[in-house]
Amino acid sequence: MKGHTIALCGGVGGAKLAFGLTRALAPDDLTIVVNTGDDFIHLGLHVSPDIDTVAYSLSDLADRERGWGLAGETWAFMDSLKRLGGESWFNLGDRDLAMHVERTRRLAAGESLSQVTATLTTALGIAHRVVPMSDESVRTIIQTADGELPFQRYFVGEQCRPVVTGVRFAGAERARPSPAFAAALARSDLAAVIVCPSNPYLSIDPILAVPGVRAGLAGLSAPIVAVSPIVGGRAIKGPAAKLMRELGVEPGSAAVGRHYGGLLDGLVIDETDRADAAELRALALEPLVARSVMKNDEDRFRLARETIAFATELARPAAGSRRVS
Ligand code: FO1
Repeated sequence: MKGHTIALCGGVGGAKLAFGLTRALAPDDLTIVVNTGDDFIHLGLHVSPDIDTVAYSLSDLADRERGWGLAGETWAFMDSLKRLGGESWFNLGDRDLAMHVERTRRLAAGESLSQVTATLTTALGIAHRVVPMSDESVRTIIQTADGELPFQRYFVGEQCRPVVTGVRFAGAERARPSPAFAAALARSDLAAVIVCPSNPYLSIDPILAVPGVRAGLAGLSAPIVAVSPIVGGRAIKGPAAKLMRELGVEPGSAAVGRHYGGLLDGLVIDETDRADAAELRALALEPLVARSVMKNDEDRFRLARETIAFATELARPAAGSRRVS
């Protein structure tokens, strides 16, 4: 693909496609914008789970089984913390701890999250740009019948058990897109935006909640394509399908398309969901049927290549003629 591509990305599922995209696109041709709504301060440390999942995936240091954290991790710190009666509901591995300590030190010294992320991803040998959606604090808050829960309390502490009645993004109204995100959106050579197969409600909506992002995307002439994280009515990983049902939405690729509203030009759906293609066309959304479950590197490369080719194909009609903003 000629020109620049922006990938919008959450944690585990999104990071797999991001990995594929970095193998298909040169470093100068891709900006990976990562959700920071999951960030929180834990044990005095600034934890940015989705940035770290992307960084560890791109540097091939990730634990592929668990999906988050580092391969070959040890847990002596957590064991000692538990013995002392400390907070042990959220696990920080011995090796991973260095990331949080160094991020926290740099932020306290006055660096922005963008600067810290650039330094730490470069240190991990990542040549591509991995940027936070915003340098300001945006925190995903899960609303339940029993009250509100900060995201990690819901996701890790409560293992996604509470029934969700809504999601809000605290601080979003005061946030701005990070400098590299804003710059990528403004590029005259922007060729495509790819929404990775991340949870639309928990990982992509926080990015879209940053003022100016939704309007910025809606005004682009470059095609916007998403890869559905729902296959056969189930989330490949995580609580997306459960959450959709709780919010009164039947989980499926068509529902993902509807959720993004008029923002998308195309949606990549799995072969299992081939029957959804007609419904997507009725929503003025071009479907691409692909093998979208990424079990190994070859799956990641193939899906990345097919998604890029799909966006290139969609770029051909007259600029800006498709999108309803
Ligand atoms: N997920 C868990 O299910 N349990 C954990 O204890 C946990 C710790 C953790 C530490 C650092 C990190 O970067 C991620 C971590 N995650 C953990 C994953 C994280 O909660 C989620 O993957 C994302 O926030 C959702 O995308």
